[in-house]
Amino acid sequence: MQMDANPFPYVFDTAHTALVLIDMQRDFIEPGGFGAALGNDVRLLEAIVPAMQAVLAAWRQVGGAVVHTREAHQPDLSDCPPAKRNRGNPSLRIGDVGPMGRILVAGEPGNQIIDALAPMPGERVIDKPGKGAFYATGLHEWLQARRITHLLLGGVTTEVCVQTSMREANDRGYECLLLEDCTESYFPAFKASTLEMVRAQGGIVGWTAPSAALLRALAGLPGRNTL
Ligand code: C5J
Repeated sequence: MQMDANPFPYVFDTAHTALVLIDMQRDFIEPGGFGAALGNDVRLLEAIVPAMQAVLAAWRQVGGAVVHTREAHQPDLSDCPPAKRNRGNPSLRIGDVGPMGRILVAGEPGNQIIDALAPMPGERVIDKPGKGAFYATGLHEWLQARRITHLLLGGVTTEVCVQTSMREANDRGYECLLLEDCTESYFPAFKASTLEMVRAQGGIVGWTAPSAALLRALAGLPGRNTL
């Protein structure tokens, strides 16, 4: 099928495409987490949740693969290099105890995906120690095993974990599309620049499109795929 996208229409089929939702966890979206510890206004990020819910519901209906990621470290922080931990807010670092438990640590309340986008049984949840979803996660192998070649991306933050993951995917040969209203940054100018840079130069990193274009394309599809 084909959907309207920038810089030109995006062609995909739902059996070989995964929806990848990056780091929609409380640490970034709610007050008291990592995003807030870094001094950001986290309320900016909530705005994308309704569009993401609509995409997730439509994608589930056609039986497409879903991947949720969380930026998460092991409780002993063995997967968090000092180069990462020692930057940011020195009084509330990764692993320190904040209002939603230990910051960016697996299993803590703040590390959970927000209820509005909670994973369903059968969906892949990936804990990633880096900004990119492919670093030290096995995601590439998981996608390859399912013959996934195309990725629809959303999540936060646009210029950090989303863009890093999209670039990693692009280098591994995936055809990637970033859903414009399903991604957000604490810095609106960074989001705008990221959208521009991924689709520039003939789609050097991939495509971007509003979620309405995807919903229009999916609306014509009957039934469910078998993955
Ligand atoms: C950041 C992310 N911004 N998920 N993580 O540190 O984008």
